[in-house]
Amino acid sequence: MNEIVQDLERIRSQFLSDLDALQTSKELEDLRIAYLGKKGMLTSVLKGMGKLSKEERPAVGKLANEVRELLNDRLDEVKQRLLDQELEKQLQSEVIDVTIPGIRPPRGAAHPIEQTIDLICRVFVGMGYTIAEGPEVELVANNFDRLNIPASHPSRDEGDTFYITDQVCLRTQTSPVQIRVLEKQEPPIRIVCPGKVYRPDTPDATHSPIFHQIEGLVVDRGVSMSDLVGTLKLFARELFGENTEIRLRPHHFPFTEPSCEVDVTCWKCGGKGCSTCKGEGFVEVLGAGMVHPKVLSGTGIDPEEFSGFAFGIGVERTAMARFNIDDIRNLYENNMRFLMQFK
Ligand code: 2U9
Repeated sequence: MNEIVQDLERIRSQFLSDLDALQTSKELEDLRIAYLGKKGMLTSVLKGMGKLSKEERPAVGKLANEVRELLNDRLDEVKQRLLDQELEKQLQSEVIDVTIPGIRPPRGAAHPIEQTIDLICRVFVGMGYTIAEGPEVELVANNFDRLNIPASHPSRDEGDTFYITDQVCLRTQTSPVQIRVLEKQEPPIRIVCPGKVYRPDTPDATHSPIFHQIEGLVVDRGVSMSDLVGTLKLFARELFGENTEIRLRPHHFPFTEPSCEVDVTCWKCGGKGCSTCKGEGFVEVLGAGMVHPKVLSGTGIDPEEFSGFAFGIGVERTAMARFNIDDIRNLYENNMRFLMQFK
């Protein structure tokens, strides 16, 4: 038999057994090159066709074409099957279970100081007050002089105020914010001023060199002490419950005259006397008074025409009472186990 025919038959049977052994589409591509590539087995045989006689050529040519078509057809067919298998395998290995519950990030909460500021401001905003803020680095004039605090006052000592220069300090109260508003705005004025204040104290269970205050100020024609009492009674009842009573004790502040300290019915025992109120039935919560005429006139407001009341609340003290916190330092240590109790 013709040598080329023998080669073609050998190639066909060799190809078919090679094809059976295929595992991947990469191996299939290698196989295609081995048989049909430029230097492939079939290609080499076909190159030898030129040597054939005229008589042999049609039959051998026909066989050669059949073998080439068989190779091409079977390669295409197996290629498709292998690609399908590989895709299926990949899809299975990359399967995602979209029903698995996600990982929730832990939910935070407002700091107890922020919660307390929010609560107190909300009560006054409900009464028509607006919130005013100002700088924490203040003129000594606004922090002391214009509040009628004399040069000899002990709170002005270097041991009680952080001075930046002779004329600039860290505010020791939020009152300078009210001075700034009085100076700019015509009465009627109804504001609450929350914010940080600074005093050089060594930290202990009840002291911190930075703490928070909320001060309130109302200035209008005909504002009297009874307006102050009515306002503080309403405030105390909103914050500590509707059966709360308030009690005023005379006091002295340079910026108010008359001045008082204000106690409310103990929210723990309802007035019977307990450890929270030390048997008093009342707890001191704020200071207040009628704005001193000198403070009004110093900001260009005529004390003959206008009068006003002011009050101040310590935020940390209120937060510690509300949340039963016994050491102020807990509020500044950013201990998550402590803070998460107040979500
Ligand atoms: C102006 C006029 C008057 C603000 C006032 C108090 C009474 C007061 C303390 C309470 C707790 C400070 O944080 S605390 O220790 N404050 O008792 N503050 S009257 O009076 C003002 C303020 C501004 C122009």
